[in-house]
Amino acid sequence: MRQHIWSVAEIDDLLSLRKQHKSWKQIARSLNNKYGMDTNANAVRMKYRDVRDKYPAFEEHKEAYMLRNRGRLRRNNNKKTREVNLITKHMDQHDELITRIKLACRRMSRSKVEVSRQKNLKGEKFTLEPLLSDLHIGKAARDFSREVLQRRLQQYTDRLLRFCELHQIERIVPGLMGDLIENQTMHGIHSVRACEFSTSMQIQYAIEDIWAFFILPLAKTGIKMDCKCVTGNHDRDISSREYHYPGKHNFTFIIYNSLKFMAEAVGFTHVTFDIPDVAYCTTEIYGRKVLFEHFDVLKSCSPDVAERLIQKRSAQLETLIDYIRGGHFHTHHTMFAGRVVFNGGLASGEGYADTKGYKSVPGQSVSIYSSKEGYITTYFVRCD
Ligand SMILES: [Mn+2]
Repeated sequence: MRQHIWSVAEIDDLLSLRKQHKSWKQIARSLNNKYGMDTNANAVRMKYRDVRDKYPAFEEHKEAYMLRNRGRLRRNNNKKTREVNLITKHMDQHDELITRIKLACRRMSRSKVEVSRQKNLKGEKFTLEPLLSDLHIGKAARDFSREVLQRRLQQYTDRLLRFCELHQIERIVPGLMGDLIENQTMHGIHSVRACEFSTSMQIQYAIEDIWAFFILPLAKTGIKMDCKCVTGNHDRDISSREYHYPGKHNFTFIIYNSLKFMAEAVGFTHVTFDIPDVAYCTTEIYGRKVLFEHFDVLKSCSPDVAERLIQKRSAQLETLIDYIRGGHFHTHHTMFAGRVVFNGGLASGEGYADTKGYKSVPGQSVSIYSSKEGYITTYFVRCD
């Protein structure tokens, strides 16, 4: 049977008859008589259901429809207002940022730091490339706190200092690769819940702890140190990922530049900082090109994805990249005999990683290169 296409008049009649509390049967009969339709009780009932909310002629329903929408809108607005209030409260603390940085700088010693005299190295020499990323300072978790992070940083650096004692290390290239802070505002209310303290405090503690437990003890060895400083996805100050010069616009810019300023202030002429505007930077180790970036551009930590990044960056920079180092996945991996190193993380595996089913063992990755043989190996330093 051909489906009847209802006219506006027929729908008007259907709605007004129903408003007069006529039965479906009566409505069908009335429409059949008036318009010569061939409809029945069931068909008019179905049509009524279909049109009652959308059809403007039926004022009562129109009003109900609008009221319902208004209610939904109000609920959404209330939720948004609560969220904005919470975020604003914590954003206020950002004003303290400058004060806190000044505080961090003032706390360090004004006098020159004593630096060991560099050993007289002979024969085969080595370069140490310790990675430092995914600290997530401020992350709220049962098994993580600032104290835990300081302990882990200390363990890592102690191990690095042992390497320096045992081997003829002539250069240290720390790859600082972002996600230094957890960030209390990047994902709205979710981030507020996931943090123990505000972003401005996280930045202050990042400066203090990376300085005291990593940069300072390593620099005191007197070994030449070239810090490669790139940013991560948690270090941003906006809700979505920063694509426009993230190195310059993210909070890491403040952290890295403060560390650089502190190193200069205590007279470390053998320590340099490379803080690029972009998301990556490179260095050369015994004639080989090494690239550092956070790796949040990667969809996974699989070999083909990593290899594609090497090729893309090589084409982009018009140079052959030999090795890439990054973090983000909080899991230590090396691929293709050291060509790719995924750094571990120092934060807790609770929260995001736990929900997604990732296994995360706290620790960091360090590679060693020889002046004779180039890249030798990468160690995972487990930190409890
Ligand atoms: Mn990350």
